[in-house]
Amino acid sequence: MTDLSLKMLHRFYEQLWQIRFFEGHVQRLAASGEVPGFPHLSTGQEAVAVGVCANLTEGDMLFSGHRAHGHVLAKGSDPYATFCEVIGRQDGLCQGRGGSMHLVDVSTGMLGATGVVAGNLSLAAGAAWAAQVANKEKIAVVFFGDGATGSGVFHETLNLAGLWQLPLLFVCENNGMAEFTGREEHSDVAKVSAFAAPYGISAQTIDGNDVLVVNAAARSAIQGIRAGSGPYLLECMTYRMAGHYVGDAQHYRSKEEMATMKEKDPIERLRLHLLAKGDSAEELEAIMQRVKAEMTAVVDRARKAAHPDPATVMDYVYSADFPGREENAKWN
Ligand SMILES: Cc1ncc(C[n+]2csc(CCOP(=O)(O)OP(=O)(O)O)c2C)c(N)n1
Repeated sequence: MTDLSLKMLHRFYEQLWQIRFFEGHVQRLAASGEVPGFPHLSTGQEAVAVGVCANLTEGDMLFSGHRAHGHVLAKGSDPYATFCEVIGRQDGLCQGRGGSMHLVDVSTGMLGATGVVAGNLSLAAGAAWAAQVANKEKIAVVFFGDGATGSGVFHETLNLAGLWQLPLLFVCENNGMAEFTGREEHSDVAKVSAFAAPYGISAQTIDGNDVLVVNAAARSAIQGIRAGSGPYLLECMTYRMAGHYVGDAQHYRSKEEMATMKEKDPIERLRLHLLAKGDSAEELEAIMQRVKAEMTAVVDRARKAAHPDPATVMDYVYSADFPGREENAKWN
């Protein structure tokens, strides 16, 4: 955990702020009606995306769900194209056709986000299986929430992943909530990691709000997967600082709970770590201000980007017109 260079730690700090500011703009613009659909923010959960994706190569394949912005940015997608997609512009990752819950960027290995809870798990297993059959070194990673573990496909996927020893990392972002329902109200299985053992899969539950802990655990799990030891389930205990979706009034949270939020904030935790390592508060403030200015510029530019031409509404519906077809062939 302590072997990371200062450069790497600063990179993490930048990436955490990048996601935080990106989603801050999504929240602001959603409130004024500029974001189609219901965006879901990962505010407070950013350390999972950053810590895991730091260990992936461009060839590795990523799958996400409805809370995907952080995963996409951490895997390396262009923030401008990602923001354009969220606000439905032609310059977006999917030419503005997908929106917040359907982000895809084949060029970075981000093979798909979905609004179907748990729907990404079996797709990730398929991608991992394809890599295994083709004897390729790459792995697949799937991010999902603790609510998804109540779905049958979660267990079906664990079963086949264990049986076939797929190169697949399951990353559960356990924020203790499924929409507005606490975990204890929908499951007696306290730890998601406990689901792995019956399927012969190694697993661990870690502090998902500490990017250094996530990075170290992901590194070790991914090294094992690449070395051929089969799938791994990493349960990251985290905290959703925002509502379930933008606009959620969060009546299910007490004032006391809201007051303790900052203690859990992964950005503040890394900031304290960097201060203890000798960084000055001014240096860290300067990094934050730079990322903030960069993201403001990205969003200003995205808001001026063109909407897709209505005459092209049928484009990309059939595979012959799929814009990433050649790129996509790389993954087969
Ligand atoms: C198959 C399916 N069932 C129900 C829903 C409605 N839904 C959207 S988010 C959500 C809760 C998901 O909780 P979790 O998996 O823990 O993810 P989190 O929102 O906490 O990130 C539900 C039930 C859905 N989108 N898809």
